[in-house]
Amino acid sequence: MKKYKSFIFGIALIGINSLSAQNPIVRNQFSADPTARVFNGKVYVFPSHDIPTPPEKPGRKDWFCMADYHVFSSENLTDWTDHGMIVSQNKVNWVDSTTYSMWAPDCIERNGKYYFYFPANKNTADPNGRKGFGIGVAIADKPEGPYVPLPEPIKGVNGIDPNVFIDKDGQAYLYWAMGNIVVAKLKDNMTELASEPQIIANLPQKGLKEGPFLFERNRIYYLTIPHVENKIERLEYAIGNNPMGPFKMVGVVMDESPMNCWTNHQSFVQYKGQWYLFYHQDAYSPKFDKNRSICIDSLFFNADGTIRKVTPTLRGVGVTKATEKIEIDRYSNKSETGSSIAFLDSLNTFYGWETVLNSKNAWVQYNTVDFGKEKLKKVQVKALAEKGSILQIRLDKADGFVIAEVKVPKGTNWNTVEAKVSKQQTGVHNLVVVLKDENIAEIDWVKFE
Ligand code: FUB
Repeated sequence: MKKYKSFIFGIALIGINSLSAQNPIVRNQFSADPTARVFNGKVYVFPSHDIPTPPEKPGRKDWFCMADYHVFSSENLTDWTDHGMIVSQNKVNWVDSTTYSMWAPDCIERNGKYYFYFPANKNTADPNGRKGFGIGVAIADKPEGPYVPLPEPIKGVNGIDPNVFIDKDGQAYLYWAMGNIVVAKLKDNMTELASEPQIIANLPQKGLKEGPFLFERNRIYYLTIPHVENKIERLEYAIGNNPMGPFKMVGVVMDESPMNCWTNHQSFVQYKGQWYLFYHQDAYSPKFDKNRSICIDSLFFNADGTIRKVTPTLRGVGVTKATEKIEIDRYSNKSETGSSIAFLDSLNTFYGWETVLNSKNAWVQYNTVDFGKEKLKKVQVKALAEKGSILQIRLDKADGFVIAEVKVPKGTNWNTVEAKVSKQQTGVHNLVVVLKDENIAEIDWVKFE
């Protein structure tokens, strides 16, 4: 089990062990297509695992490239543990391991066993002469594995993006995508179909549909899908009163990516009373949207059961402790002018971002910081200001109470500067950093002691 200390292609990723639930939530590798599940009081996320295309991969270099799966878990949606690799293309009999095609997975629990469903390209043609994508199952006694893959994919299924739903009466359903969204009942063994696959009707006819995720709330079955209504995918949903439909399209859960990521892929989970939407963006790879990263935002329903549209945030969910490094570039709000973010190192984006304030009174706000019960005496800020600058740390809002003023010395190197905190602060507050003068300041993080 590792807590985000790993190597990617031989590069040690230093300084990314601080894990607040800002977006993206996985910060040392690419991750996509997140299926979140609550097992044993924790949230487990089963994403797919994008990697940059290795030179030995035949075919398109500018396409999805996925060789294996990891699973992540959290009790507070703030600290995530990577349990490591659970299934690899090299260890599944029926998978063509030259294709790097381990696309969007799902996992579900039944009678104490965990069933992990994953698509991949088959290495042999089926009796109908079809190679293409099959959907396999790997089974474990614990959500984090070890998972044992079955030697054959599920018979009668050709497609991608498996999703499994078990209804209150115990009937399990498998959904997948193959141009259309398809559903079939599963036998109790969870590894064989119990009914003929049937195409779900009344979904949009034009534009790609994929990534089905079905959940139930207050006797309404929500079938959610990424769909290309315009140029790239957006998350849409339909409702019905039976897991096999008919469904009626209702609306959009999340608009097209503001980062222009062509795909999106969703799951919905209720945890400790709050609903969350898991999805992906291309935050660490804005120039190549096949290297994606998973995110979480809170989700709310209207009284009539319709879903309120979710706007993707950088801040994500959860509470950040004041005594941790607060990455204010994952801001909740910022001044209209004079405030922006940039990669710390554009050659290794996993180092994260910095905030740049470049005009007098420009500010950035980071919400929901827990100052605890005892007075914190000092604030530390890692910052760089070529001409030197003064930063004000304010509470709650841009013109809120100033709790510290930090002088960033002149220079071209990063400094960790300290200042006294002037007033007793306890409890949860929003944190605002304001540039007092006109000299550009770059800020990496803020931390209290
Ligand atoms: O990750 C590869 C494919 O991109 C998934 O299977 C689709 O849902 C889309 O996210």
